[in-house]
Amino acid sequence: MADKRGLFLTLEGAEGVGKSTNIGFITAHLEENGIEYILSREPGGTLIAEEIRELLLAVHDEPMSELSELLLVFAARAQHIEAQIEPALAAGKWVVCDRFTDATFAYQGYGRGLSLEKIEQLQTMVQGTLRPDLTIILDLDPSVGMERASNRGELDRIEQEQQSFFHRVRQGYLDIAKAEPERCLVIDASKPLEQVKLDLLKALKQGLAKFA
Ligand code: Z5A
Repeated sequence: MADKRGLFLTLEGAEGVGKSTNIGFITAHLEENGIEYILSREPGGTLIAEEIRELLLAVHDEPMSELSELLLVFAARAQHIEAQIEPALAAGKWVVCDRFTDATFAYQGYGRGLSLEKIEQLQTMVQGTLRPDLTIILDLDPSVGMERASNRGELDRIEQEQQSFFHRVRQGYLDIAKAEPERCLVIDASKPLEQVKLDLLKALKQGLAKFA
């Protein structure tokens, strides 16, 4: 085990906000500063968790129950934490993750309307005390996000939801950020990419200063 545990950074936001694009700016910053890290994503991050991801995103003839969806998200997370996240943090590496449990509160909680208390119970069962140290939330009007995302081709099962679903997801993220301002930094993702990058790096440096 390392002398100092690594930090756990997560990037969040609704569809097409630019997470995949912007996560590279975060890892480039860590590399410039000689910080050892692993990059991962949810759902996914390990062989088994990636298989669960496929099951979650594929369009099936049979509708997936909301409870199945919630439990599958946490099943993938349990695997991801045990096989990837905890060992990396314990070895002193930082973990940069594209989505984590805030996505469950936003999508399954606010989006689907599942009980936030039940999600909290699962969070405690699966994660114990593990929480991200810093979370960057990219915020964007869902209609712009869906337009950006749809340029990439076929929509997956969750992307096929109605606009109203993504408005609730966005509100979920904004509520989480309001409730936990120390951990969550919100970036306006509607600006041109160069500006989003500058804002993100500024927020990242400010957010990390308290861990120095
Ligand atoms: N999910 C869930 O329901 N519950 C959970 O607990 C978890 C997840 C963990 C997969 O996530 C799904 O899982 C997701 C939530 C659900 N819902 N769906 N579907 P994902 O993160 O893999 O998939 P995603 O949300 O669909 O991400 P994405 O579509 O890949 O979007 P993105 O990474 O945020 O966007 P991007 O690919 O970086 O950018 C999209 C396009 O916009 C691209 O062409 C960029 O060049 C462009 N872009 C980016 N930034 C800009 C700016 N600033 N200006 C103009 N254009 C831009």
